[in-house]
Amino acid sequence: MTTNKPIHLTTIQNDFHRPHYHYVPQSNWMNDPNGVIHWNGRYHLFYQYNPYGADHANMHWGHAVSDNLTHWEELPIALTPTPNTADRGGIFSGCIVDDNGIPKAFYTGVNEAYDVQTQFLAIGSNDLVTWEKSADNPIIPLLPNEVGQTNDFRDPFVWQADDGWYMAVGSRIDGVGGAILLYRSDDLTNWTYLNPLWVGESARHGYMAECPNFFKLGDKWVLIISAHLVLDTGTVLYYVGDFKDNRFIPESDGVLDSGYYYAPLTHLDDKGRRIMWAWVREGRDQDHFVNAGWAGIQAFPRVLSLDSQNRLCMTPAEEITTLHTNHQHYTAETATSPLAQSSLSLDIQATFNIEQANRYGLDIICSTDGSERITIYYDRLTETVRIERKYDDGNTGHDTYTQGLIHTLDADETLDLRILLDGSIIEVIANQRTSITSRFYPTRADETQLAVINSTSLLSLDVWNMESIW
Ligand code: DQQ
Repeated sequence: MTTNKPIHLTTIQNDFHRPHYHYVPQSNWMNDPNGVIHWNGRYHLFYQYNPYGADHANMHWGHAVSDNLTHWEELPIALTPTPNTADRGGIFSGCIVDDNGIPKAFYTGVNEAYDVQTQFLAIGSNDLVTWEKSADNPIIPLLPNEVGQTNDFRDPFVWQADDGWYMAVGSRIDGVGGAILLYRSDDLTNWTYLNPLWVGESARHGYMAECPNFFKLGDKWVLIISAHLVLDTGTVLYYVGDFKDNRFIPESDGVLDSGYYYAPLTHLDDKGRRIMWAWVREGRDQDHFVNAGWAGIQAFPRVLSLDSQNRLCMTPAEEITTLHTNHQHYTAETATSPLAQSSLSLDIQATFNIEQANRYGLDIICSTDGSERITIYYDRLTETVRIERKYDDGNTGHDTYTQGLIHTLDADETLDLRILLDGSIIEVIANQRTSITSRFYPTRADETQLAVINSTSLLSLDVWNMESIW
């Protein structure tokens, strides 16, 4: 077990790069959301968590609870590795289902080297605080033969159908690419392998497929995968199609997010909403975040839907509006010069008419001389949403590459940009369907200004300061 130098909690909590309305634990490393569930009227969020430092090691399941999707209480760690068993090296990602009133968690247990990965079951108390591992673990100890030799076999996603329970597990097929393996069970303990649900090509989809989600949305089935090591770190893809005879038949696909948004996990809440969570990675060198004493943010929960062209649409859960304060509204006439903000925690909605100019968007300027800024814009000629990040010269060890994702507007469609800025996270969603998430660590928090790019084409700009959830 590795333990990092302890950092005082007050230092961590005064760090203005920490978010005010996105979930983070009090300290240490967090990555994937796990086992999110709406249980007895409360939202429970579990997540990959290292209790001993701000690096990816010693994986446990952390736990937080909320009555309203906005304010969170951190609870005791839910799942801990057990020495001398197949989960001794870490409790990797997974999900929770409601088995007739009994909460059941599925996760991947790993050894110290992470090269033996097997599927585990744990049964929860009614408040989801304590968990007992099944005596039958590992419930899936071996990969099916047809998959060949791979040590990558993780992130079970379980759902109930009329004829039993199904599980999708992330994996890969040697020499081919990522694969999602499909299993079936009557009792959630004994599982039978059926066939691959989806197989990728390594050149396009990366080395392996992590964290599958498979669910019905309207009349269609949606598969979400985290394509490991696409664009160096990973990108999230989605497919929309049909599910027949245990086979997924994709009809269309897209990039769900091409930024720092990874390992999303979805669940249905009691209002019937398909809610999506995700880990937002760091955009700075490891020594920066280890010294800061915390790493990783949960994206603000998004509600999923399909539009008439079966594109996956996502909007921040409407509960976000309960945190709105100090509303500012601008138009082309009033947004001609930089707009001073007193905060790095903003919800921004901007709408533009697309005309002859090439660029439309916003500069978030973080220093009065303009030397530190994030520029978020739509490039009309290349039909791309881009994010550029510029730091003061002394601010090194932070990512500065330009991010971009193709965004095709329909005929006569306006450009709608939704931007959630919070400390060092920026979530950008264009027209509810093109998402790029970013990280930016300015030197100051008190000089923020917004400058509209091509303000003559602006139809409206609404900015809200956000109340802190802490
Ligand atoms: N993170 C977990 C794995 C998963 C990966 C380990 C995705 O279960 O495949 O922390 O970020």
